[in-house]
Amino acid sequence: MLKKKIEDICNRQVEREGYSSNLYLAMASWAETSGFAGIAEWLYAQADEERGHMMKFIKYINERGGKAIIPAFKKPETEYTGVEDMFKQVLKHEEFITASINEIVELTLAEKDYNTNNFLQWFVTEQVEEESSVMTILDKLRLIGKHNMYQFDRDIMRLRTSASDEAETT
Ligand code: OFO
Repeated sequence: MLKKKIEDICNRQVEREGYSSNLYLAMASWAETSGFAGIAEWLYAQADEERGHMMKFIKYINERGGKAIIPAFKKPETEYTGVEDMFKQVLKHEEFITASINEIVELTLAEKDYNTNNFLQWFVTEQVEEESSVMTILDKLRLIGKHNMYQFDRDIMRLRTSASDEAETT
């Protein structure tokens, strides 16, 4: 049975993962309507992954005798000033999610909830991969500059890490 404190903080994460999914959907929609089909595909796939993360928390909370709460989500921005700026926002958001997961890990240790701690280890690994994959994208964007976006848009799906894809199937 989950302690109330742990249930509450896991429900907070349900909202954060769901918001991540919507944020990437909003970005994907902006990219698609701005002519960046490849970037949109990357973001749609990312949005699906984030929904999967939310589902993992929902299932875990309910499985452990808690009750997952499905929240309302705030509306993400619909306009972005450019691709590099948008990916900087993705990185900032992922860093926020990493800090959020780490906060739950700390609470599980303080509360001696080793089952939830074990459940969270998948997310700890996932966040390392996600931050690293967005940093790679930002490095590439800096290298190519603004003038070769066609090539970048065509190649971005290759930058999705196979580790991240594998992690999703587990
Ligand atoms: Fe990209 O964050 Fe979920 O966990």
